[in-house]
Amino acid sequence: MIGRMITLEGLEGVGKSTNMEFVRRRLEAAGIDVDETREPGGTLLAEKIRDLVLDTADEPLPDLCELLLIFAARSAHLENRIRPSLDHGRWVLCDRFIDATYAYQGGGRGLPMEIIVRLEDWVQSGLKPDLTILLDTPIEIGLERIRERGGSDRFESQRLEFFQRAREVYLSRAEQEPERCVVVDASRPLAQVQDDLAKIIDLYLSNF
Ligand code: T5A
Repeated sequence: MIGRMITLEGLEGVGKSTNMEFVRRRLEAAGIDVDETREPGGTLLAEKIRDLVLDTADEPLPDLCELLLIFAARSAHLENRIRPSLDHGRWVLCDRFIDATYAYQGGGRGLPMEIIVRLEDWVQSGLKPDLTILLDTPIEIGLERIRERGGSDRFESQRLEFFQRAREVYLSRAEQEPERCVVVDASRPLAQVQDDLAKIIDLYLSNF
C-alpha cells in the first residue's frame, strides 16, 4: 500500500500550524497512520538548512541561493523521510511544500518560474501532493496575527507587495489544479475554518 501526501499552504499567520494538529487527528480518527512534518525542514539536515533560510544573517542571502537551499532541504526531506513514509503506507501531512516555493520564490522574489519548474522536476521526479489545502486570508489579517504573536523571521519582515504577489501565485495555482487544491477562507473564526477542514478531509477519505 502506498501512502498519500497532504499539504497545508498559505501565507504567514493564516493558521497552518494551528490546523495541522486538527487535520492529523481527523486522519488518525479514520485509522490512518500519519507522518506530520514541515518545510523547509523535516529532517535533521533539512532543519539546519531551514535555520539558514529563516534566520536574519549578517550576510545577505541572494534570492537564487535561497531557492537552491530550499530545494536542497526538500531533497533531504524527500529521500530521508517523505518517500520512505509513503513507501511504508504512511500518510505524509506537510506544513508547506512546493506551492510555497512557487508563491514565495517565484511570486514574492520574482525568480523565473521556469527555473522552479526545472528544479521541481529534478528534485521531486514527479512527486506531488495528492491534496493541498490552501488557507487564504487577506494579507493584513495574517500579518496582524503574527504581530500579536510576536517575533519575526526573514520572510515576515517582507513588504506587503511581496505577500500580495505570493498570494496571487497561490490562488492561481489552486485555480489551475482544482482536482488537487481546495481553498479555505481562513479569515473566519477558527471553529468555522475547522468545520470546512473536517468536510474536506471526510470527502477526500470517502473516495477511498
Ligand atoms: N518558505 C517555505 C519559502 O519561502 N519557500 C518554500 O518553498 C517553503 C516551503 C517558513 C517560511 O519559509 C518560507 C515561507 C515561510 O515564511 P514557517 O514558520 O513554517 O516559515 O511558516 P509561517 O507561515 O511563517 O508560519 P506561521 O506560524 O507564521 O503561520 P501559520 O502557521 O500559518 O499560523 P499559525 O497557525 O501559527 O497562526 C498564527 C496566529 O494566528 C492565530 C493562532 O492562534 C496564532 O496565534 N490563528 C487565528 N486567530 C483567529 N482566527 C483564526 N482562524 C486563526 N487561525 C490561527
